[in-house]
Amino acid sequence: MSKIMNAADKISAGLDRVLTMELVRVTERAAVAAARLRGRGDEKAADQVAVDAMRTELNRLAIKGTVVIGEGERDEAPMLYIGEEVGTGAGPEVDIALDPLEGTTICAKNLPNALAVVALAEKGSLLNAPDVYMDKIAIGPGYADDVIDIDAAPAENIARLAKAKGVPVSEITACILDRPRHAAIIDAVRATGAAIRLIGDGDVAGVIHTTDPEETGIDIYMGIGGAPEGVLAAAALRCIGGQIQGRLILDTPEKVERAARMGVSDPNKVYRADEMARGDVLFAATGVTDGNMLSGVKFGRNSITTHTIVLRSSSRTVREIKARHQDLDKF
Ligand code: VTB
Ligand code: MG
Ligand code: MG
Repeated sequence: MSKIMNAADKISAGLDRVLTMELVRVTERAAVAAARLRGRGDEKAADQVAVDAMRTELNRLAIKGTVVIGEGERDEAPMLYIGEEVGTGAGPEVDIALDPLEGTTICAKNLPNALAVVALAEKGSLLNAPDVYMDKIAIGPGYADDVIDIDAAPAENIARLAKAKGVPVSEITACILDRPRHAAIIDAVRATGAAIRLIGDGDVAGVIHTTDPEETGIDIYMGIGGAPEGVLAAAALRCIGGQIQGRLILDTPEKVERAARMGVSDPNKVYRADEMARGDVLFAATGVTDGNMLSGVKFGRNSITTHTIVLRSSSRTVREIKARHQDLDKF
């Protein structure tokens, strides 16, 4: 009997686990909406339908949610803006980080790895990152804490990872956003003999891909992307395992001040996964376009198929849900 009680106690810790499954519908619906506009060359339209769909589904959840990582400030983002309250209001107070269409350009071009993403955490436990850039480095699970260091040279990080993995440097692949700002990192990594996967967008996926190199071919993520995307990626790593280090790029007094207003007192702080997403965290991502880990939405004659990864930090469960939706009126 006492064993049963203990098990029940363990299950009730943190967020209600029922919310894990509820989150799947949220990203599924946003992904299907965006997928209808894949390859149409219209980023804005694809983003807008994903935002609308995600908001509709979030508002059905029995939570008193606040968007802390969202589409922007209220005046520039009419929906899912930072501070917006979502959910029915009848439920736990939670913080939400979301990106209804991570990789709008990828979706518009129908290239790999566009995702609909959401993370949910206990109130006050997500870093309220301003919409600035963040320098990031991430690797998958199973490595000691000192293998990567955001302040070390790229070549050194690659060398240390190769050594820790027990492979030659030439068998390491780094994922880097294809941007002019990364010219020096790209040169430095190539000089080591390591391979680079250059991506056009989508560094949430890029970071998550480091957690399963056998499947994705990616060992390490490096470079500068969005800070909101950093918090989302950190939420995923809290659940799957793996390491991320991120530093906000606050290169103007205005950005330093904006970050300070959001609670960032040290502009140079290096954030680890559990400093960006603390406590119990839930995370879901549905593939919009086909990707290295998730398949994109498939429209059939009488059904729509989605592929979602859904994660829970307190149990570290990683679920993949392939869903066939037959009640098409809902979409
Ligand atoms: C990255 C990328 C995102 O923003 O975070 C990027 O992963 C950073 O900004 O998919 P720049 O495009 O200015 O480099 C996105 O492209 C869009 O959210
Ligand atoms: Mg977005
Ligand atoms: Mg994004």
